[in-house]
Amino acid sequence: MRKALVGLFVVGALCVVGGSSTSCSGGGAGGTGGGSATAGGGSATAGGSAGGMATETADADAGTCTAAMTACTFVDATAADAGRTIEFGTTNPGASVPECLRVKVGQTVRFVTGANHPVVQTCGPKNRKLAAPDSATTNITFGLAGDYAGVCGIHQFPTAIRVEP
Ligand SMILES: [Cu+2]
Repeated sequence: MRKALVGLFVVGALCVVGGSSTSCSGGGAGGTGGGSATAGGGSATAGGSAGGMATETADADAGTCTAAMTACTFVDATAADAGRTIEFGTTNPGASVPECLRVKVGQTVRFVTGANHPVVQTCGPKNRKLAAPDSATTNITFGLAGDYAGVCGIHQFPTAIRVEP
């Protein structure tokens, strides 16, 4: 819950979408960060031109997913009324069901995890985004396009989320 609150705060600080324009302050907010100020400014510009859809910025040290890490069939859950729940070690105690889900920026994926099946991220544009404790229901809203992959921290079975712009 604490992480979710922090995430919302960051989202609010980056862009304000108005009726006819999008105001982004990512560059200014990143001013004290030296190198990251440049990255923040660039992302803010990209978000504005895309209609303000990108609400997060990538972590410079985040691990990029390779094709091998996301070698799975992504279930299309991009439709507004699509279900976006992943049963992680529950309906099948040794797997993520579905294993891979495709969503759009701004959509929320609900992870329902079984006992001893925590979700641990292995790669993705933002660190520790794809993470959930075991025996819990965790909603994760993806504000940045890109591929995320993770595993059960105990049994290593995989899961992945592809976030489209
Ligand atoms: Cu497990």
